[in-house]
Amino acid sequence: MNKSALQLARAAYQPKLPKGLQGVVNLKAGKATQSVGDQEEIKKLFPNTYGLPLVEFVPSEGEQDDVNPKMNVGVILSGGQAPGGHNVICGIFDRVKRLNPDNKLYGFLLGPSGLVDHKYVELTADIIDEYRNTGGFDIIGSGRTKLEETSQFESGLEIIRQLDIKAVVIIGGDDSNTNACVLAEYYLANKTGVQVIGCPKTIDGDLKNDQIETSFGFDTACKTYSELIGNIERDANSAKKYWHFIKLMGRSASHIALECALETQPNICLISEEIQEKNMTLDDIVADMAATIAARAEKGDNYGVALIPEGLIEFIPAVKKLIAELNDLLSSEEYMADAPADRIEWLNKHLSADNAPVFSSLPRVFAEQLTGERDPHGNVQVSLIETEKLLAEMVAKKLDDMKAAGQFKGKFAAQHHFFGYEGRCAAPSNFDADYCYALGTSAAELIARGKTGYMAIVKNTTAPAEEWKAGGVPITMMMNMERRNGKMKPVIRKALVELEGKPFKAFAAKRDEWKKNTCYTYPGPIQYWGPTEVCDRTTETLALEQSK
Ligand code: FBP
Repeated sequence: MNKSALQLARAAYQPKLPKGLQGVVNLKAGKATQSVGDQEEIKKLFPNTYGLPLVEFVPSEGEQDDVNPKMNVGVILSGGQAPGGHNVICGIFDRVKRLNPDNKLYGFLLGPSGLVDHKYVELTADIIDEYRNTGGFDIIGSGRTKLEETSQFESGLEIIRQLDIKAVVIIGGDDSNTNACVLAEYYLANKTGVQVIGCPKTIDGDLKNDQIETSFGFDTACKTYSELIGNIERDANSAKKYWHFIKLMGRSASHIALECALETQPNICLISEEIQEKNMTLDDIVADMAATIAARAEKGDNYGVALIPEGLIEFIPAVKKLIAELNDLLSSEEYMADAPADRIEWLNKHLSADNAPVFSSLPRVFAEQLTGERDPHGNVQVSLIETEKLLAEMVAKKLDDMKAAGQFKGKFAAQHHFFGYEGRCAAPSNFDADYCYALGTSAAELIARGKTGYMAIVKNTTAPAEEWKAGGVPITMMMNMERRNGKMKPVIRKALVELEGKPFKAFAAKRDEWKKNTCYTYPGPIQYWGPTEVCDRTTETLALEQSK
């Protein structure tokens, strides 16, 4: 395989481990825990994995814990790619081999379906060495199959038995970790002796709470996008003739957009959670953006940069209501029977009086996207909706009206971008490389101590890596009941941007200044070697959230 100079040099990077995982490893257990909500229901659903204590690996001079060092482990990558996944697997591999060189690590292929369909590969030292400190999930591939049926658990058990696997590590987001907990409970209830450990992954940054400081991949993805945004800001500031509308990935929460705004100081950054809170309409958003553009034009600045979170559309209350009715209409018998040649025209005639004006105000292209193919759960596929183009088009129209009324004297020309897949497989930053390696190591040590239904965690992550605190949190501790697809289900609570939180407040305190003036900052590319303040810095979000 041909390798770039960076790949070759980066392969030699030795991720830093917290002290508690370095030499003799001892586990300290805390008090019993309870779920963040709906304690009675969660306890009933998880009688065997509920109430377990938080655990932490502590540095020790004394005797090593009495552990069972013989263990084959299976690993699964679940959901969207996030930088650092390979290092989690390298961390597991190195630690299971340190515990006993005969231990084996198996990777299930293409996500949870690999376990169900018995597709796997043994991860040997040669394979692992090819993937150290690299981005991507290509070592074994990923997939979005949900592990939730008993038949899937039983099918998985067959291959687990065949390969003499002691534990499965599921590397995934909130839903995958919820499923990891369901699987752990099932295997425990059925006395299979098989353990399940989760690991917090997602670039979206929405898997975080009192126990999880950040999900892995958020750091690298945001730094990659911020580099690109900084480059565009410099271009905008050089040519002074374009407004750049940049949509940023993040299915639901606006953490990525907010972090990138803190890194690059754009003129506009929309935060979906705020738009929902203020009950804003699409027209309100467009009017606000047009006002900012007109105010800059007054000073002769006919250029700027606007960041738009991917999930925005579903947070605009009126559009959310419209989407719900569209979902119903598009799956109705009447629609099926009519099979209209022009679905937009048909929908315009059938929508309720409340939603019809919102729908007809949308440009045709966008109406087409909003009524396009649903995902397997019947949801709109937000990453396929070109919100950045919709907004630019609506803003242009608004500015035309303002020009006619003498309220806008400048020029407006827009460029559009969508940054998403560009950041999900970047070579992990030092932070993600270290964090993920520690998560993998922690997962292996939890397995060696017979733990199940836990997620590997690493805390104190704004301190130097040596001072990080690794351990495990019972997954049930992070759960509550939520309505999903019409039914109440136990799920890990998703973290949206908190409008009272420090990152949003830091942004809100500065954004008026960034609107009026050109205050761009240029983070540049991720640095892997050099001064620690450049190479090892965390995200602004994490630094602000953890600041005292
Ligand atoms: P996860 O929640 O699985 O980590 O995936 C996040 C994400 O990257 C979102 O930001 C994005 O909306 C979605 O995946 C895209 O999904 P796909 O990779 O299937 O196109």
